[in-house]
This record gives sequence, structure tokens and C-alpha cells, in this order.
Amino acid sequence: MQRGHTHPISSLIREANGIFYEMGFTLAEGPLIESEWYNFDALNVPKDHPARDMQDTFFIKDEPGMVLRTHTSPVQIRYMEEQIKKGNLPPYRVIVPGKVFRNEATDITHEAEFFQIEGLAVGEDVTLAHLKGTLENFFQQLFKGADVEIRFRPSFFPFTEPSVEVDMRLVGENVPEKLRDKWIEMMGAGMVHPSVLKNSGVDPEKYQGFAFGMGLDRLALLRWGIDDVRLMHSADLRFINQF
Ligand code: 2NL
Repeated sequence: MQRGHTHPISSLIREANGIFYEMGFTLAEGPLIESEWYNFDALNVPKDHPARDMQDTFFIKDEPGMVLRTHTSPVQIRYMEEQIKKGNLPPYRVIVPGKVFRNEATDITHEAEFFQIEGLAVGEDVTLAHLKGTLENFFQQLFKGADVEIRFRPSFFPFTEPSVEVDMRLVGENVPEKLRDKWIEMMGAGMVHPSVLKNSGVDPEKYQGFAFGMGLDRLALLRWGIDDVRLMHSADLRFINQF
């Protein structure tokens, strides 16, 4: 009898969840339909930011002020808010995997629906160095058999300050030649903007934190050496049966 298979994206979410769990992170989930407050305003995204445009965001026709979430960050806002409401002060460590939506043209590497994983750590003395160590450990465990190197480049996001792009490099004899020694852009990250902490009810004078966000489709391609993202959502059994 033919049995079912776990989709590579699901495998990756489970694997990531396991690795972050070992580092003290818990998993959180939230709604796919979000208010503009949780998806944009609370995250310090300006009213006139291009990401809020009809071309980039799916607005819910019959419910003014509601959108299909464009990232999983609103779940971290809800998480912090809920903890504060319950009287649980930081430290917080949470990861949020899930589906997100962008209203844009699709091509070989872009789909309107895709999966993301975001992470958040908040405490009295959380720094960018902790972010680097956390991500180094994550990628090292995900790409066993290779030596992983991480580098930060300066970037900008409205919800982090400072903001960075995170590149990864796989070194070692076991790494496929196509990938070996090449810097690959993996995600965006940074220190949570004080306004974002404030909007979540967390005192930015006392606490600070790091946050990161990455797409899972590209990570899955690297993890299993697949060369076309479209395969990931094709429902083609010749592809899926290989996992
Ligand atoms: C990207 C960049 C990022 C975050 C996501 C975040 C969440 C909260 C506060 C601050 Cl609640 N930041 N998330 C931060 C930096 C980058 O994603 O390119 N993702 C695919």
C-alpha cells in the first residue's frame, strides 16, 4: 500500500521547532486574517509605507481594516501582549512558523502564498551577539556535516533598529560544490524597535530583544538541494514521493 509523505516545508517546520525548543523557544501561532493594527501599525510600519499598498497586501473586501497577514510578526505582538496581560514579564523566547500572503506577480522564485518562520527573544540584556549565536546554532544543526559561518550586513526594517541581513556560508568537503564557500542571504533580523515593544505593552526602558524572519521555501531548497520553488507547491506526487 502507498503511504502518505510529510511535505518538505512541514519537515522543515518540525525540524526548526525541535532545534529552537532546545534553545528555550516555545512555538506560537495566530490568525491568517489580521487587523492592520497587528500587521502594520503595532510594528511601526508607516501609514504611507509601500508594503501597505493594494499591490502588496490583500485587503479583505467586506471587512475594512482587515488584511491577509503579510508576515507572522503580528503573532509575536499578540504573544507579548498576552504575557503582559497575564502578568508574565520577560524573558520571552518564541518562534512563529506559518503561512503569509503577498499581493504580487508570481514567477520562478515568488509565490503569493508562502511560509515563514520568525523568532523573538526579549529580556533585560539580549543583544545582537545572542542573535548571532542563536542563528549559528540553528543553521549548524540544520546543515549537519557542513561547517556553518554567519555574517551580518546592515539593512533596514521599520520594526527593528539596528536591522541586518543575515548571510550564511557552508564550508567543508561534504558540502555540494554548487553551494560550497558561497555566501547566501538567508533572512532579515535586528533589535526590536522600542516603539514595537511599547505597542506590545513591554517597557522599552527595561527590556530589549532581537527578532528575525525568514522564508521557508528557499531554506527547504537549500536543505534538500531542490532547484525550483514551484515544485514545493505543485502537489506533484513525483516530487513529493521523494521525501
Ligand atoms: C524578512 C525580514 C524580519 C522581523 C522580521 C520582528 C517581529 C517583531 C518585532 C520586530 Cl514582533 N521584528 N520581525 C524582524 C526583522 C526582520 O523579517 O526578510 N523576512 C522574510
